[in-house]
Amino acid sequence: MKKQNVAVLGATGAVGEEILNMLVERAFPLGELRLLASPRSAGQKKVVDGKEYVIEAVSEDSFENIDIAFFCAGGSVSEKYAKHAVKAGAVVIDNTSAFRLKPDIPLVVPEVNGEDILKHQGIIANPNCSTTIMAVALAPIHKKAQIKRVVVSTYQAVSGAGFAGMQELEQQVRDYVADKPMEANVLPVASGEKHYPIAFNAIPQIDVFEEGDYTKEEWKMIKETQKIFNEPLRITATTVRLPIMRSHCESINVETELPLSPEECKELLRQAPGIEVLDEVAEQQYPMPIFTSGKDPVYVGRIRKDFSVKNGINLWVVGDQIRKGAALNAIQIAEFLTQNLG
Ligand code: NAP
Ligand code: 3JM
Repeated sequence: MKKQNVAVLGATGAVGEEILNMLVERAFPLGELRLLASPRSAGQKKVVDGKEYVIEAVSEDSFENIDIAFFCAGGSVSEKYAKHAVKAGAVVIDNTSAFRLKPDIPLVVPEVNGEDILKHQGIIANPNCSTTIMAVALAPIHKKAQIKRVVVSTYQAVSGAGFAGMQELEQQVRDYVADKPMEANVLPVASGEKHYPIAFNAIPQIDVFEEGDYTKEEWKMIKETQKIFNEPLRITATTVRLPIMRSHCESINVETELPLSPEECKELLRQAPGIEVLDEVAEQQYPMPIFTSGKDPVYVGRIRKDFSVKNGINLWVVGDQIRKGAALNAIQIAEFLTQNLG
């Protein structure tokens, strides 16, 4: 397979680091590798697959001779540099929300709408982490029983807010145990006016507030899922941050047009790509973040009938949002590109 010259913009971040790990782990056909970040970390060194690389500050000229550029440095950075990468001939796989809802830009979860990758004109968007994890679990159910309505509540890890989110939780736990006051500077939104401790807490705000008093994260889950499924599915969402280091959890209530028993649903999900069913209530087996972190599949458990409606199913879905929710999904898109475009 032809080797690909790759750039990772945001290479010092939680998502960027995982992309670098997974390119090696999955034996991606790497040619040249360029690590990009802000001027803050320019000059730092990083070892990837035994080879030392120097982090460069991103500029308009960073993408010469690059085939695939993974962008994971925030929306405003993508807005500024994606056009320069495309102009230089690279395909941008963008992990931010900058382009996801633009009509001409494919928004892809390979297990659901992989064929949309080929429609790209230089940029392919990777969905929000909570959206991706939900989409993988919903796709087989929709195919079999036609989804009528979805009610989702999330229980999201602090690493969704990057390394700063993880550091903040760890420091607050240390301070609490040492009987010191807990300081909050990052969550719920780093640029926001108010910050609350996440240790021993639950914060019902992820990203900024938008229309109808929903948060942007909630709108991402609704609108991005509709775009991925190419249907105006009825979805409502509540997104909540919890003191979990890594792996997002989602309680998903699905109402379907056609009947689907829990047994049929379990079998369907067992056969589906990217999913592992972990649902043995007699043995108290169900997915939990401490066991799913660092793993690739989307785990589904607690599959049971919703007795309050004619055709309803409840699911508990857990996935490592830095892997399938970001790095893995992006690399699957890159693998599809290399296999289909040579
Ligand atoms: P992070 O740990 O805070 O890392 C941010 C990265 O962006 C760092 O490499 C940082 O470089 C770089 N960066 C920041 N400002 C920059 C600038 N002006 N120019 C160039 N590079 C800049 O965040 P993360 O969790 O990896 O997330 C990165 C992005 O991925 C998010 O903003 C989001 O859009 C997307 N995403 C995140 C998740 C998740 O679960 N965390 C999931 C899906 C998508 P320095 O070291 O130089 O500051
Ligand atoms: C996950 O632009 C930014 O400040 C990044 C905010 C952010 C996003 C986003 O909107 O791209 C942080 C964490 C996401 C995401 O995947 O939607």
